[in-house]
Amino acid sequence: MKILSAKVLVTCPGRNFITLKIETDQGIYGLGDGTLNGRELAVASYLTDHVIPCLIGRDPFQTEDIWHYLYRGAYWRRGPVTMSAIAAVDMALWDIKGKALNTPVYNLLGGKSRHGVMVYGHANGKDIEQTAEEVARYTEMGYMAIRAQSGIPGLPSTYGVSKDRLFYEPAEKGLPPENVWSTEKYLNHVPKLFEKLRVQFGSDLHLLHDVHHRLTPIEAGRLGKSLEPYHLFWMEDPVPAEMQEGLKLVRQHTTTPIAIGEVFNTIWDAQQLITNQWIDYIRMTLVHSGGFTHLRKVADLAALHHVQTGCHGATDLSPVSMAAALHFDIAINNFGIQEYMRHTPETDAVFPHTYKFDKGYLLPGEGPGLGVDYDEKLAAKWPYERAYLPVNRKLDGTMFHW
Ligand code: GCO
Ligand code: MG
Repeated sequence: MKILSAKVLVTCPGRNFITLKIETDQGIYGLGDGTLNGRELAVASYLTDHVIPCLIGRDPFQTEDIWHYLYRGAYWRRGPVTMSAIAAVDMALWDIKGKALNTPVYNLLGGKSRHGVMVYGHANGKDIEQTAEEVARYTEMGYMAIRAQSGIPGLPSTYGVSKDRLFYEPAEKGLPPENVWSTEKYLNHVPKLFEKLRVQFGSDLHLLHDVHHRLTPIEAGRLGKSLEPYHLFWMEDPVPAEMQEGLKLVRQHTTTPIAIGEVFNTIWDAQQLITNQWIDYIRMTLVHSGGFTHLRKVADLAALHHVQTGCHGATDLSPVSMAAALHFDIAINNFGIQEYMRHTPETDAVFPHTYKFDKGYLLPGEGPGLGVDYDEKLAAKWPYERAYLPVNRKLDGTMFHW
């Protein structure tokens, strides 16, 4: 089998998605996600201008060789644009392999290790009461794990608190919106949220919280310690992790489990975190980390060091990514949990898929390949629209982490 052609598909059914479609000389095609929130067209150009010409005529079964050809061959290694482009190719090739062999991709990754993939949903509200109402709604839908974020008294807007109840979308059209931040107000508020949730929902529900890289290591230690009585499933991105040693300090001060890595691109971003056992969950995801071929290596390194996976699964990852994540999650032994933010009906219509939610689990479906398609005609109705993630400033105007 040979790669005959490939093209990048751009659509905006409510938010932007970059999809790579690779076609073969045997009529089989594969899909890969290359969406990088707020920087989508950089990946589209990387693929169209630099990657696709090198793919034509290659054997789509050679996923390992093609991965190294694109990674080493570029000379310029790593980075979110490069790694998302490589991921799009890798995902599409595994989709082709599955279709050619008439089997779901998970069977090529070791087969099913579990009957379903436990997912967590997003409950958020403007205050603690409203967040608790949302948690109740998620438990009624069957979720066993829920991430809870609440507005902070004294701050006009907060990360993670959506305008829509079901469909959280952080990117906004136009230029980047600005949020205001106070670490002290945040640290004083969050324990009250989780105290309330434990009283109301009991001990068994898995509760998660995303800090979104906003604390210093010692502040994160304080937060983790104050949340210990409420035994969170995890505290996510407590500090920015460009300096991996920072997590050592967090670790020394709290037993609250730590998840990190949604912005990482290669195994080198997490190597010290994993081998020193400074984290409990690695959140790297297929689309931003080079696809199955690379994330498998990360998961295997993590398995040796008691680290489980918890792949990023926000709405800015397309249904192709979600499907790919489910094949990966169901196959590997050290799976921990999968994030699941529901896409809008418009997005689901562009990407018809076989995965479905059932009693707190997502099931990837039994069909060949990834089990996702792309409606090109429908997608063409929604052209690209520039949108940005927000930026964040401290009360005195200092530019801060988002
Ligand atoms: C999460 C994330 C998202 C990201 C978004 C950026 O845990 O789901 O933090 O909300 O901010 O995916 O593109
Ligand atoms: Mg996050």
